[in-house]
Amino acid sequence: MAKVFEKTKGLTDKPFHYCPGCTHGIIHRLVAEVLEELGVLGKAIGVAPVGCSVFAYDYFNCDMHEAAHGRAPAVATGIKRVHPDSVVFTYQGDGDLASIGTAEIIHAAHRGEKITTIFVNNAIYGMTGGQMAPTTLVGQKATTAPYGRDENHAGRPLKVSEMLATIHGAKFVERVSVHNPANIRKAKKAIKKAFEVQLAGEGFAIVEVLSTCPTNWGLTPTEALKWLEENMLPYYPLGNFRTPEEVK
Ligand SMILES: Cc1ncc(C[n+]2csc(CCOP(=O)(O)OP(=O)(O)O)c2C)c(N)n1
Ligand code: SF4
Repeated sequence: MAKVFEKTKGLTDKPFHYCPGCTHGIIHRLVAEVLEELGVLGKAIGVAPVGCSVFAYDYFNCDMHEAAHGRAPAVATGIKRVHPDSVVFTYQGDGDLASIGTAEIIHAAHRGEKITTIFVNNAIYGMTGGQMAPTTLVGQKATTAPYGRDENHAGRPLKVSEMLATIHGAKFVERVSVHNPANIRKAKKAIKKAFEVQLAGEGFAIVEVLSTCPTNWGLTPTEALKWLEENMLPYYPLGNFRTPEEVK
């Protein structure tokens, strides 16, 4: 009989605490599978953020470090510089990366740090009850924007990948989504390339993954997947913004 499921060695046996329908779990699995397939689990060091993925250190079956709000790229920088042969990644939400830690991610990219960042954009602060994030869509309701994000008051949502793609030290920048199986497969390919860029010593690599937050969006898991597709994709187009020749 064909095997349809096999547990990756990249994850521990600890059950995820994520809400039903939250795609953080899918993204964890993709990262873990890639680390296993590249044979780098033994030398991988992940940096966990604040936000719902704060417990990522319990889930990845490799060395992990916790970082204070938004500081994961700075912590990862230190680790990679001290252990240049390790494979270092940060796993960060949009509140963590695009708000609290904007400076850290921009400067890590600018310095061309040889780290890989997995940036989970679910258009809201998940963990702290659903307040507006820099990535919240215009008109989208949040606890701090009960009538919906007002562009005149809060500006338009920040396009992190497009912004980082203008920075020379950012060698690999791609936006993917995990709202259906075809896109999950593409997301895995991008994550693999982002680690290959690090292994090739190229420079900073980031994959922005569009993700769901059914709890704070007030939707069922299936409605949330549809909402992502219909509302996030038009504003956050999928695609590669930068790739070094060597890993094309
Ligand atoms: C300086 C500071 N800023 C913010 C917070 C609150 N805080 C902790 S985790 C978090 C949410 C981060 O959310 P996000 O990165 O979007 O991840 P998600 O939970 O959506 O996966 C916030 C606002 C805090 N405690 N202190
Ligand atoms: S609050 Fe949102 S981001 Fe956090 S675990 Fe639940 S669904 Fe996922």
